[in-house]
Amino acid sequence: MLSRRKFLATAGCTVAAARFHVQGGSKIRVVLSIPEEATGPHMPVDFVGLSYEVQQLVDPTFFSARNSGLVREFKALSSTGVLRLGGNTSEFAYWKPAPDAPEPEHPQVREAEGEPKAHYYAVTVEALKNLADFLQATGWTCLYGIGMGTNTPARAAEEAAFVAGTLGNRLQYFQVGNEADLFGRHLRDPNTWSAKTYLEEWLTLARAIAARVPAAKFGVPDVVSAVSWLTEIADRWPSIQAPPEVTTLSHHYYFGGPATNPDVNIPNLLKPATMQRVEKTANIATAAASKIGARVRMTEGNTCYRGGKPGVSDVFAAALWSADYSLLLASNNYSGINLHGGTGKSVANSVGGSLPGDALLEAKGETPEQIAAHPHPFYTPIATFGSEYLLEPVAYGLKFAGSFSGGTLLKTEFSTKLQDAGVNATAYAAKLPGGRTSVIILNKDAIADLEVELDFGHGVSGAVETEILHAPALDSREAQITTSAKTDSLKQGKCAVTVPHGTGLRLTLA
Ligand code: BDP
Repeated sequence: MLSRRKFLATAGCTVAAARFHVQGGSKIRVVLSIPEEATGPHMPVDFVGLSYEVQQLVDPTFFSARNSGLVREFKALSSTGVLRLGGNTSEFAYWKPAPDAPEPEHPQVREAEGEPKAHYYAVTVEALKNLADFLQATGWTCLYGIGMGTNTPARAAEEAAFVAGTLGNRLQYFQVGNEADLFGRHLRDPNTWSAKTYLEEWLTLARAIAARVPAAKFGVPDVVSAVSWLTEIADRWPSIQAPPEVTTLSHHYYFGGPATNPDVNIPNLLKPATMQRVEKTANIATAAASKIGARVRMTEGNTCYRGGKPGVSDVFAAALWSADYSLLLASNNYSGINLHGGTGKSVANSVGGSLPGDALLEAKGETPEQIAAHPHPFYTPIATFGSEYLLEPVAYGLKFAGSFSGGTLLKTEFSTKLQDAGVNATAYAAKLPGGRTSVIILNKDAIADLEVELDFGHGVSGAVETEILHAPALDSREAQITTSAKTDSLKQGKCAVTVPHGTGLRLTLA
C-alpha cells in the first residue's frame, strides 16, 4: 500500500500517482514515458516453449502430424515455439533401435517419495519419426532430453545419432539429464554427488554423443533449484579441453509446491515478492551464461510442482503469472521458457504415480465428474480431455507475452514505478520486428484498477491497437485474449488507458 510519505515523494516526479475511489473500488493513476530507443535484450522468435515428459513418446500417436487437435493448439500458442522433452521420466527411457532389440540391463535405483518409480520404457523409431512430422506440422523445434541417471555413453550416443538424423534442423540441442541436482535422492550417492561429479559424468556422455553427431549442441545443466551449479559449471568451463558445444545454460522453476502446501495460493503467486525472487535467480544464471558466451533458458517450470494445484495452476491467475514471469525473464536476457505439462498419466508417473491435486479435490468432496473437469496435470498449458485438446489459462499468458517475440525490449523501470504507486502491476515495452512499439501492462491487483497515461513523446503520432488478456475473475477456469474493435489515436504522443484489476492489456502503435 502507498504510504502518505511515498505518495508525496512520487507525486511530483515523472510518475504522477494519485489514488481516488470509484464505485467502492480504488483506482491508481500513473504516467509512463516510453523510451525512444530499444536498448534491452532481444526476445528470440522461439522464446515461447512447452515442456513434456519423455514418457509422452510411449504413445507414438501423441506427437504425430496426424494428431490434428494437438497440432492446432501448438500453432495457436506459437508458430515458432520450442518443444522440450525431459522431466523425471527421461531418466527411465531406453533407446530401442529396432522392434526386436532387447531391453538393456538397468542399474538398481532407490525409490524416493515424489520421484518416479523405476519403470523403464522404450523410445522407439516410430515415436521419433512421428515426432519429426509433428515438429514439421507445427513449425516448432525441439530440445531433446537424453537420460543420464540410468544410461550409458554408448546408448546415449546411439539414440542421439538417430534423433539428430530424424529431427534434422528441427533439433536445437540435446539436454542430457533432468534435474541432476536431485540425483542424490535416488540415482546417485548423496555423499559424493556434486556439480563437479555431475560435470565429469555429463562430459563423458556429451563427448560420446559429439563423437557420433559432430554438429551436436547442448543445453546444460537443467537443475531444478541449484542455480549455483550454473556458476560452478561456467567457472570450470575454461579448464575443459575441447568442450562439447554448449549454447544454453538451463534451469527449472516452480513457484511452489506440492498442491497440499497452503502457501501455494493466488495472492502469493501474484505478489511482487514472488517476481523479485525470480529476478535474483535470473541475475545469477545470466551472469554465469555470459561467462561462457551462452544464453539462459528456463526449460521446465510452472506454478506448482507435483502436477500443479487445482484453483491456482488451472485458473486465470496462472495466466497473469505466466505473462509476467515470461516478460520478466525476457527482460533479463533469457532466450526462452518452456512451461511443463502433458497428459495426466505421464506427469503422474513422473512424480511417483499420482497427483496430490487429485487427493486435494477428493478431500474437498468433489465428485469424479467434477475432478475430471480439471485439466490433468493441473498446470498443463494444453489440456487433454478425451480426444480434445484445449489451451489452458496458463498458456494464454505465455501467448500474450509471446507477442513480443522477435522484438527488442525497451529498458524501463515501469514495474517499480507501478508498485511504488501502490498497485500490484507490472509493465514491459518492446520494439517489434518492423519497428512498431508495443506495451504490455499486467494489472495483477485483486482490487485496484489502473489508469495509465502512456507518453510516447511529442513527435509520435498514429493509431493504437489494443488487446486484452482477461477473465471474469482471478480464479475463473478460463482466459481470453480479445482484440479491441476500436482503434484510438495518440494525441500529442499520449494515450490514456484503463487496465481493470486482474487484467492484462497490450497496446501497439500501428
Ligand atoms: C519436475 C520434474 C517433472 C515433474 C515436475 C512436477 O522434472 O518430471 O513432472 O517436477 O513435480 O521437477 O510436477
